[in-house]
Amino acid sequence: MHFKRDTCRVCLSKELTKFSELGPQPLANAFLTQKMVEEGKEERFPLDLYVCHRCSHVQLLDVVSKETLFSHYLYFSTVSRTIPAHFAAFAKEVETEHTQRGDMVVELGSNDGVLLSAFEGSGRRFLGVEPATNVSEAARKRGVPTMNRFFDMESVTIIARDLGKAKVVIGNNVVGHIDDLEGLVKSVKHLLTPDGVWIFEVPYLVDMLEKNEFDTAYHEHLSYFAVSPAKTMLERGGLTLVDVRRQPVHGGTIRLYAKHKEAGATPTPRVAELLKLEKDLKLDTLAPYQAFDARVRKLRDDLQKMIADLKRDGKRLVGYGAPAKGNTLLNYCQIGHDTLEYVQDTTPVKQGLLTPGTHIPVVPPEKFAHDNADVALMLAWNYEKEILGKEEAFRKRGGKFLIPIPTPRIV
Ligand code: DWN
Ligand code: ZN
Repeated sequence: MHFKRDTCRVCLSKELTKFSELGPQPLANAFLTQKMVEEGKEERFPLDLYVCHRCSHVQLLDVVSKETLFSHYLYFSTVSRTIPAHFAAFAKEVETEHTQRGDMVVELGSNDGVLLSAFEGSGRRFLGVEPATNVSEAARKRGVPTMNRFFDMESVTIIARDLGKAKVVIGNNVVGHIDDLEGLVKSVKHLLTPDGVWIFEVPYLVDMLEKNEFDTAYHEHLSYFAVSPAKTMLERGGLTLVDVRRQPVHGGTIRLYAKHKEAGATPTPRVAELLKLEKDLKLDTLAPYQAFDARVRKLRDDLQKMIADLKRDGKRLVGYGAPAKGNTLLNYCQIGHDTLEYVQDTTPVKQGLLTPGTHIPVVPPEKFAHDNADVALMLAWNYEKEILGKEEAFRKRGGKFLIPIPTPRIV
């Protein structure tokens, strides 16, 4: 169920340096019942960040099996307003810039089908590939044809044989979840038409480092991409990185575009611009990673101190949102049930369960709405705007948000 690699998953070099230890940590989406807690079966695994000396790829080497992590999944893309709007715009771009009627779009890690559902009525054929059975059922209910399996050479061979090749392959917040990047790139290349494009989004390492987003790290996220190692990964598999565009979601994301090397496309200037930025930030040295680790330790100390002060003043604290990232933060900063009475989350399948490691009850938003908590620790800080917008009533009656990232502050 867990093994440790000893090579970089992009360039296979054995020279890697550990720069941050955030664990041992439980699995960030392994919410549990009271009974499971009593049985004491919760496992912890190292959560250590490494950087490769040769290609500068930032990654975990501790790998938890994909079947454990993704066969049944608690994250649904539709639980916010921000993400569906972002994906609707993404689908519009694919429709107008990259496809024509009759073309096929395949998405790996298609979750509950939120992105693909936008192609309904567009004349494009579309198919999701999603390993989580519960999530793919939600997608099918929404009318999105979904293959319930992992995306690999076997599944793309079936798709290519039965439906033909894809003009666009999409993969959002999923490339970083895959251990076998070589196999992934090969599979995508096999599925793409000769003029096809693979478009995928990953959280951007530059944003993660600059904004102290250490909670992006959990066992599902094996890779933390900068453009430079992503380019190396693509080239090793016979693809060319042709464009990259920064996006605001999930604390800072990049959308990458890759085509067959044989298509001979010229990369846009944006690729060179971001490569230069990464060079200027010295991402090919250890310094920025060590500085990040020092800032993250300070963040933990500052947050713990702020919380202790609030508690001393008799304030009632709760958590707002129970994202996977929140569990990294709670466990790393040792914020438990003695600090937070509960965390509220809009995801029905998380409600009634306890947070991994810290065992704080997850409750529906109605509880928070009718409770006079003083301070809500915003664990889903990547939706700050959306949350501040909808929680005016809480703030009007004197409630405060404690936003932990990039540096803890009270709003
Ligand atoms: O890559 C991944 C990303 C895209 O999604 C995954 N491996 C898993 C997941 O990460 P996450 O759980 O950190 O994602 P979010 O989107 O930050 O999760 C937000 C959580 O907060 C959800 O559980 C819903 C909840 N929420 C809420 O309770 N009230 C969110 C909003 C906006 C709200 O108003
Ligand atoms: Zn490497």
